[in-house]
Amino acid sequence: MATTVKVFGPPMSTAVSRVLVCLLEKDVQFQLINVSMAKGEHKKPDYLKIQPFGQVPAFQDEDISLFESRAICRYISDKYSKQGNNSLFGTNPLEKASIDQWLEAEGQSFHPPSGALVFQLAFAPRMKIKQDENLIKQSEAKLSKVLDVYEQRLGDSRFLAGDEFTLADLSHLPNTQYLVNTEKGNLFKERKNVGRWWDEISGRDSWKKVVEMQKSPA
Ligand SMILES: N[C@@H](CCC(=O)N[C@@H](CS)C(=O)NCC(=O)O)C(=O)O
Repeated sequence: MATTVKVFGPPMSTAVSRVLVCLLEKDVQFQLINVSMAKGEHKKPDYLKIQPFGQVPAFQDEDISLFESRAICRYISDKYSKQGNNSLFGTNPLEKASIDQWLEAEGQSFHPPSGALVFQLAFAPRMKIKQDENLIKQSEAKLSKVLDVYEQRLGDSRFLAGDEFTLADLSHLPNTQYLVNTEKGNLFKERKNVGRWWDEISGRDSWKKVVEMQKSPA
């Protein structure tokens, strides 16, 4: 019998949507349990038992609980290796190392400036928080340098870790989706190879489903 895993958190969260797109790629059945951040449910004692930092997502599969979206994606790809997209986390140590390398690049180099821009440009206006123009400028300059490296890599390679769509590409979907719809979207669209890559990865059915889920009221 197929197991149903549980994901806790709203799909509009970038970290939650990373896990959702991974589950859809792997054809893993899941139950999405909303955690209202507006009501502070992610800071309540019961929730802190599964996510001690009080953030979303949290994840449960049978008797295990996990947090950290990228670690959850690695787990899903390994545990459900025989189903869905088999290339997501590679099939040998060298492929896995290349995927891990670009996943780290996403987490360590791409995420800090892009995450700051997502908050400033997409979330601050909705939350009626004043935007920090200095931070926007600095983050844009940092992200631009990271994307110059990506532009070069994607001139040589169809996807970041090689010829296949992997977790390395998948992990960039959440932040980029928000940014391409802001005035900073040209950071991606004006770079030929990055733009081609974005069109290809964001056109996947799995990601289109997540974007639809993000449109439904929480
Ligand atoms: N590195 C964590 C980051 C999780 C994270 O920052 N989640 C945000 C939403 S995208 C959150 O819960 N923010 C509320 C808070 O930090 O209090 C992951 O990838 O799971």
